[in-house]
This record gives sequence, C-alpha cells and structure tokens, in this order.
Amino acid sequence: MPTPPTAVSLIGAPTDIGAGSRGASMGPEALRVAGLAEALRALGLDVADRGNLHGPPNPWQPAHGGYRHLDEVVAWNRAVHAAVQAELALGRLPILLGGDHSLAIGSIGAVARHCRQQGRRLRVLWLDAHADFNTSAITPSGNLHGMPVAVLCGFGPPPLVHLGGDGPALQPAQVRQIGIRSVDAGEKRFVHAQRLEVYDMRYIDEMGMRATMEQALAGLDEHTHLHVSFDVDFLDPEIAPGVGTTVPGGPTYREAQLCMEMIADTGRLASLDIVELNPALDERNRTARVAVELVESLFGKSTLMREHQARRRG
Ligand code: 4U7
Ligand code: MN
Ligand code: MN
Ligand code: MN
Repeated sequence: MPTPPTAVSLIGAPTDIGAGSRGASMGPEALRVAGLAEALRALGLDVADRGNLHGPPNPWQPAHGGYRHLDEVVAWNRAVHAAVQAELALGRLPILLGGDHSLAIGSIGAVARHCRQQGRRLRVLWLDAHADFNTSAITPSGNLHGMPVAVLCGFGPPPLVHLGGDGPALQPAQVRQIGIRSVDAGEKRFVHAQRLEVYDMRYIDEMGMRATMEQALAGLDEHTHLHVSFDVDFLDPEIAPGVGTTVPGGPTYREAQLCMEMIADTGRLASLDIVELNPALDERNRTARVAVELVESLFGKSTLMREHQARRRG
C-alpha cells in the first residue's frame, strides 16, 4: 500500500465572490467549528491551520461581458494560487476551505504547475452536482463558480486562464466528474465536444458507486498526483442542505462514504478543495459535520482495519 502524505495545511478562503447566493464566505469557519482539524489530527496527521486569506469584498453586481465580479475573482484566485503553491513547496498537502468553487481555478492551477515542475501526472476528481463547464458565451448566470473546469482547460478570460503560467492548467482527459445531475443546455454541448469524462447520477444508479469509482480511479500509478475538488452540493440535499445550489437525487451518505474510502485506498490523494458549503442555508452546522465525516474517510478513517476485513472474508 502506498503511504499518503502525513502533513496537511488548511487554507481558508472566506468569499462567495463567484457564487449566485451569499454565504459560502462563512464556509471556512463552519468547517473549523465542525472540528475538521481535530478530526484529521485524530487520524495521526500533522495539521497546520494557516488561517484565512484576504481579498476584495463581494460588490454584488450584475454580469459585465458575461462574467460577474471578474476582477475580484482574479484577486481571490491569485491569493489561493500563492497559498497552495507555498504548501506544495513545503511537501504538505493543501486543503482549500472555500468559499465558492471559482477558487478551484487558483487551487488546481497551483497544483498543475507543481506537477509540471515535478514531472508528476495529475488526475482531478470533480465531485459535484454540476459540471462547472460554462463559458461567458453560454453561462445562464455569469457566475464564475459555474466555470472553473472550463477555465482550467483553457476556455475563459485570459487573467484566469493564465493565472498559473502560460498554457491551460489541464487537459479535459485529466478530469473525472462524479455525481453530475445539473448541466445547462449549452454547457452540455460543450462537455460532449471536449469529451469530458462524466460519471453522472444515471451512471451511478445503474453501475453503483463501487464500479463508478473503479472506473474513475483506473490508471493511477505511483507518479500520479490526485486532486479532489469536493463541491458539497455533490451530496444529496437530504444529508447536505447547506449549499447555495441544491439539486435532488445526489449520492446518499453511504454512497458518498464509499466514494471517499475508495479514493483513500489509492494512497494517491495529494491536494483537496472543500467548497460551496453555505452555513447561512445550513441547519445547525449539520452539512459541515457531514463534510468533516466524509473528509475523515478520504484520509483513511475506516470502521475496521482493511486487513481485518480481508481476513474475515477469507
Ligand atoms: B457550482 C449554473 F446555471 N450551472 O452556471 C451556473 F445552474 O460550483 C450553476 O457547481 C453553477 O455550485 C453551480 O450558474 C456552480 C446554473
Ligand atoms: Mn461546483
Ligand atoms: Mn455544484
Ligand atoms: Mn454551488
């Protein structure tokens, strides 16, 4: 079994600058209150909480040229990019506490640059109800949290596409999307045109989470850096009501746990985003606590030791 990193750093990015509703800016503190650092320490990890990044306030303006708050989104992502890059350079595993999902542009941009420098292969697992593959030409909202995958693949405004250097951060073939159940009309055509690998809810219903994750994780090797971008709206709203864009019909608690456990089993997890948690819409921080429980599994917490289970199965 490969050994996962033992040092992790929490980076708070308290903003809802790219979202369609206010409140994701309270996500980092809600995750802290739910005991994220303590839970990871209990698993034996060296946890450093780097506190919160700073950036411009949310001016709550309509879209200009197809984007809402582009300048502010750029500013926040520059801060995220620098912070994630600094942790990777220290050999630590960065955990971005969002904030809305537009921040994945800075986070994954830094990860992609790090992988290029180190000669490592990058695989991104995008756990989300949405494909986040809109562009200014097709977005129904102008909200940049609906565009990060497209931007990272080179389709977006130059200051965001080139945040981490020259070319695009990612090729569509490096991405696996899981849990998808809400894709806009133009976005759907673009997902097909770019051949994004999408394991939507229909696929999970028919094949089960186990076969889905076996597919999504196929082909990883010891040179692969695995990044997980966990949009909390991935989860069914029954277990995770505290998000701005709930979509019914998501993974159950156990399906989500299995997804996280199978990622942990690869031993390749090397960076993580936890985004779109909106405490203003939550019930007594319930969604934050579910997110912490899932992240525990992502870092290897299991009910029984795997050897023990294997022994019992004979
Ligand atoms: B999230 C949406 F139109 N597709 O682009 C859009 F439905 O990061 C929603 O996945 C995007 O939560 C949701 O505004 C972004 C909409
Ligand atoms: Mn998202
Ligand atoms: Mn989403
Ligand atoms: Mn959302």
